[in-house]
Amino acid sequence: MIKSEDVKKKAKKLGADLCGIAYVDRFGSAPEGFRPTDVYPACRSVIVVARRLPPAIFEARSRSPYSMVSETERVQALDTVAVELCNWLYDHGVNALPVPSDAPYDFWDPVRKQGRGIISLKHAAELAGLGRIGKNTLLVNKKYGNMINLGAVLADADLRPDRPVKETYCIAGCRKCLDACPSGALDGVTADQKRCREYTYRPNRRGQEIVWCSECRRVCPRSSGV
Ligand code: B12
Ligand code: SF4
Ligand code: SF4
Repeated sequence: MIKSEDVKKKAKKLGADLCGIAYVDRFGSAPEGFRPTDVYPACRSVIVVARRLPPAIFEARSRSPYSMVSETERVQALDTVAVELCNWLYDHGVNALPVPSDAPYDFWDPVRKQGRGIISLKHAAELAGLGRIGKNTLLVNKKYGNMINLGAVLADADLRPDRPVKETYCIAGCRKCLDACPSGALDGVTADQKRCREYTYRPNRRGQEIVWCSECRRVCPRSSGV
């Protein structure tokens, strides 16, 4: 039987900075259709991986470094870690499948421009003990703050789970992220995706996709750690 410690060691060898494990029964309060077992009925454990981003990208006068890092870290690096981890698990007798760290996903409401991942990675990370979700709706890790991106693997093995973090990482009375959001997309619980998307994701003059805003991430006093 494979051990959680070995899975974590392998995830880190593959390039993850963090790895946490949640038992699938913890997802009972997730919306129907978005539980790990809705995606993969044999799922017993959710392995969540994270990669950190260099905080200095917020000091750049150009949006290109952040846009590049968002693309390579989320879409490329984390998906590769997830796929490689699935293959390694398979070689050790465990069936596992990767959760896309961004696209594609199935749910889309064109009027509200609202998408949903096949599972919500920030909720999965919280349940796997990697941190707490802040009022900006981002996962905050104690060591790296919100400057991490997430990926996950759904596995059919019972792995020893990590303990979720109990304390909140948001500062009492703080609403910096809510006040800083230029599109008024945040209410402290969820994000109005239409507002955020229309403001944030537009091409530059050369037609290259740029992430124009990440104020809710940048202004947070927990941005690079608690
Ligand atoms: C769609 C999407 C967006 C949307 C919506 C974001 C959001 N708040 O959900 C938009 C376009 C706005 C967006 C923007 C950004 N995103 Co985005 N996004 C996603 C994506 C692909 C899906 C998220 C999703 O499903 N949201 C819909 C639902 C879950 O959100 P909700 O309505 O708040 O959920 C409610 C219920 O549905 C319920 N619920 C849903 N699932 C579950 C599960 C459980 C167990 C429970 C209890 C409840 C529950 O609880 C919520 C409260 O009622 C994820 C990748 C992924 N698969 O998770 C990345 C992701 C969340 N994004 C990420 C990032 C980095 C960003 C940006 C910072 C990018 C930037 N501009 O710089 C901004 C931040 C904006 C913000 N403050 O949210 C990272 C977050 C990393 C982190 N540290 O938390 C993710 C995880 C991508 C990744 N692989 O790392 N994103
Ligand atoms: S990325 Fe920008 S527009 Fe979107 S929620 Fe954060 S601050 Fe608001
Ligand atoms: S800016 Fe303040 S309220 Fe927003 S997530 Fe960070 S600590 Fe929480």
